[in-house]
Amino acid sequence: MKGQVQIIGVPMDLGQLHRGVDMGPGAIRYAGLLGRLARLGYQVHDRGNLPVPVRDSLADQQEQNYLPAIRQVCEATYRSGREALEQGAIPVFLGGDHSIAIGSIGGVTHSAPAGVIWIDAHGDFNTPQTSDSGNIHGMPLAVLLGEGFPELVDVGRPGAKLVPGDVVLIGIRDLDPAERSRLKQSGIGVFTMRDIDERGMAVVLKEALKKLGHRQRLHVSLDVDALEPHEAPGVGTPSPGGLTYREAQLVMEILADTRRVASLDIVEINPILDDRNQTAQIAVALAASLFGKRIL
Ligand code: Z70
Ligand code: MN
Ligand code: MN
Ligand code: MN
Repeated sequence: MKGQVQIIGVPMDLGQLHRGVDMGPGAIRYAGLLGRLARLGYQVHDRGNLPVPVRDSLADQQEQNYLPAIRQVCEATYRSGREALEQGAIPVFLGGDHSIAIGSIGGVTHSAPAGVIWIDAHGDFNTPQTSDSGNIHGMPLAVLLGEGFPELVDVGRPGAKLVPGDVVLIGIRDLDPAERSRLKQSGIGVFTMRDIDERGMAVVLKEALKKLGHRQRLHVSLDVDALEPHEAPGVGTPSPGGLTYREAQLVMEILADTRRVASLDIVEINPILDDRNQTAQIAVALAASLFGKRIL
């Protein structure tokens, strides 16, 4: 037995405008995540989905971009992540949009810090001042570093949950202008698609891991829009020029070899926009590699 995994569904769609991301947890389960992890030797517990209010019932929060509801769901996500770690399990959070990472990463750093590998086309580093869209899923990394809505910064425990040196971004290719300057000045390790194209994923990932060498535990936050949208079309914000399936698999295999991965988010899968659930199937194949599936 390789240890315990807890599946935590967070069907959040309030951090952005596309309908359908709330079906991500179901799509990932349907693609066979539990069986794949069980066959790798894990004891897998599905804790079901956390309650998320239906958007249409929150008309009064629309102007605030659903901030109160997002805060509540992130509080619950935080508690689930904290409990999973206290029970000695590896939590796997199934989004939902990326705003859930405010809760998941907060929760898994409750008792001790962790390094974060944030795989995304986007920086998710907007503040309410720099955001053009107002969508909270474009802000979670800033929130985790202590910037933006105080109601979100203080989820679970007061203040920042990460310091810039705890985070590396991989696959970045789409930043808003003010978000871009913030990110450049932040001290976060940013590995763009250009870095990956020029130097290759293996080299880039090893450098990223070196930056997180001071942290024993690693959290992987996988926004599936990091992948090339021709291969993974089931996302709300497709951005051309993404990671190939092979590059993404290599990331997972190298991360598995570290034996330090202690928690995972899989976010932004939108089954309504997908083609026969292929994006969820890719995510499950990537999770299997991250959890130790080897070719040979
Ligand atoms: C843009 C914003 C975004 C997805 C993050 C995009 C944000 N920077 N979109 N992940 N899918 O609205 O802030
Ligand atoms: Mn994201
Ligand atoms: Mn994204
Ligand atoms: Mn967006």
